[in-house]
Amino acid sequence: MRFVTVVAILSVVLGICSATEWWESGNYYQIYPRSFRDSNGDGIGDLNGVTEKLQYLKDIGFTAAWLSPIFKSPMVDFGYDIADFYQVHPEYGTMEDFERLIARAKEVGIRIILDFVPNHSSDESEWFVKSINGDPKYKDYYIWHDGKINEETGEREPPNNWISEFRFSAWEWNEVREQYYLHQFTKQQPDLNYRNPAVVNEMKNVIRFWLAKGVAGFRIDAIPYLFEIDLDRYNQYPDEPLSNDNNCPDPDDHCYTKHIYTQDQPETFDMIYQWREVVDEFRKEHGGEQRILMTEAYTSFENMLKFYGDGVRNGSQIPFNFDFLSNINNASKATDYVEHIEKWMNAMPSDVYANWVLGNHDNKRVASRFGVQRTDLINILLQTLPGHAVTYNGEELGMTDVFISWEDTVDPPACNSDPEHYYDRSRDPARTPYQWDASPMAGFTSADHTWLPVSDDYKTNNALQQLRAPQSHLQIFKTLVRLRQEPSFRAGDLKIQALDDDVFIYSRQKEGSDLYVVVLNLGGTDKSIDLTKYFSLGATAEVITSSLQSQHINGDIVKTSAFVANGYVATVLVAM
Ligand SMILES: *[C@@H]1O[C@H](CO)[C@@H](O)[C@H](O)[C@H]1NC(C)=O
Ligand SMILES: *[C@@H]1O[C@H](CO)[C@@H](O)[C@H](O)[C@H]1NC(C)=O
Ligand SMILES: CC(=O)N[C@H]1CO[C@H](CO)[C@@H](O)[C@@H]1O
Repeated sequence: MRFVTVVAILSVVLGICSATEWWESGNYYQIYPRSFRDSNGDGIGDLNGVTEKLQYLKDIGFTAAWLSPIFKSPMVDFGYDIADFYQVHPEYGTMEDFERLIARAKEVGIRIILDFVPNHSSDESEWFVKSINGDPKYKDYYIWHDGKINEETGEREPPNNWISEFRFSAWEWNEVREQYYLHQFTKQQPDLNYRNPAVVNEMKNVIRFWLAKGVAGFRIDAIPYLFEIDLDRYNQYPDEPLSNDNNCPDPDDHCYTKHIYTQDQPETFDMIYQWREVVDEFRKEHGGEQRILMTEAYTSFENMLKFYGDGVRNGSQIPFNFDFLSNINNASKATDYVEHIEKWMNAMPSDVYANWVLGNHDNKRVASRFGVQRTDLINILLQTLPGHAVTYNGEELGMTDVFISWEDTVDPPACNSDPEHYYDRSRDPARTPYQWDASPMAGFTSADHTWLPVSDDYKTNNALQQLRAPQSHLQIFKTLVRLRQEPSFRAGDLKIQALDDDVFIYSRQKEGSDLYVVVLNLGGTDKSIDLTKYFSLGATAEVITSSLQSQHINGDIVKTSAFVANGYVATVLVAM
């Protein structure tokens, strides 16, 4: 096949041009360890399970994996409530298991990136326990407040109207310390106080500790929440204004107020730049490859760009772009896609990379959000746009949401809701065990139970079956991952346009390299398109890959003046 040849040539070029850092051509995978692979038969995924499957990731073509939190945790928020930032969670294994994972990953050639959850700890953290008890070192590790006395009732109440991301007041009374503490997520996740230099130092030490274990970087969680308004300047924590949003009538919901004092405070960016300095320093001292920061922030576009750096200081190499999660949905039109992609491409500084995130453990699955019929289309889009692609485990198989009943629901925001409303809030449906093969429990575990139910479609939808099938979501995905290594995808221009509500097309080409054209039809009706009107193509082009239900198979030669774009299908063509 044509592009295989080009890949071979490219590796030669890369050998000479050693200035490129590994992460620049990285292809990123998110592992949700609890659901990836259970090696010890307790129904819960673990580190040895991940180690066992690293070769599988390598075979698909991934170069780096970020692991959702693996640290010691009471698991109220499934690891996002960390009790000890320096220890592995016992259900997931031991430090020795982690070290073996890193060693194996090095052998295989997969970089391991850890989730860094700096905003809060678990309420079971020793730091918090000491803070409650007024230990001088830890007293101000968290945000404590006396609250205020209600003038009418004479009762003590929280200092203000701040609401937790997971519903209800963000303040919780502590009987021992007789003060309220702030928690922007569950009440078992007290917010750390970043205005205390000791906390800033402690968290830098956490970063250094895991760098020394050999991780390639961090994906940093929930950044907008790091800082709250500066109490020294305001001498009280003001109420946040109401959002007056008709879609959010419930005063207990996070969206009921606008988070002008609890999110996106200016100090946040400086903190990211400081963390970047820590990883850069580490490299200076210990050598090795560049370590990276990926940042998670659902925030404004302007803020996103600041995470890259401010022109003087560097920030995150990959500030996650959640446009496809937040602003594109099943009803979006071709023009919406094109607008979002262009907005990002046009605003980015010239020396940074774009990135695209289509799914994660906090959102419903791609195939369920966009429809199963669009699974390949979305993967083709993700893998052929400029910059980095981040794939949540299972999206490469087209795994779908699994219905979880109210009784089986374990996710805190859903549990804090009620049987009528929990499903929209629940993140469980996208967190079910990975479907490895058709054996019982999808090959995820030898146990007869799992922490979340296994999807009942696993016999027909699993990795092994897709690897064996000549045509499958996974085969298409593998073709795409290899294709991305080509110069035109790695460094080529993007020319994109919408043709109508359903169809958008783009080309990727680096000067002197092949011209690729991607045609995506979001709608259900076939369309015939004269591609020669838009791109300098000859009379025919070759199909590199196309969605499963496409009339074209890999290697087909098609007529460019009357290309048939099937409904829900995306096709990658190369000029001949
Ligand atoms: C920021 O990154 C660029 C590109 O890697 C590098 O040339 C520059 O020296 C860095 N700046 C600082 C302040 O580290
Ligand atoms: C997405 O929209 C299509 C119509 O364009 C509809 O058939 C399908 O059911 C929708 N899927 C989801 C997951 O909403
Ligand atoms: C995408 C992501 O990692 N979201 C996390 C943000 O932080 C909260 C609290 O730590 C988690 O519950 C989410 O899963």
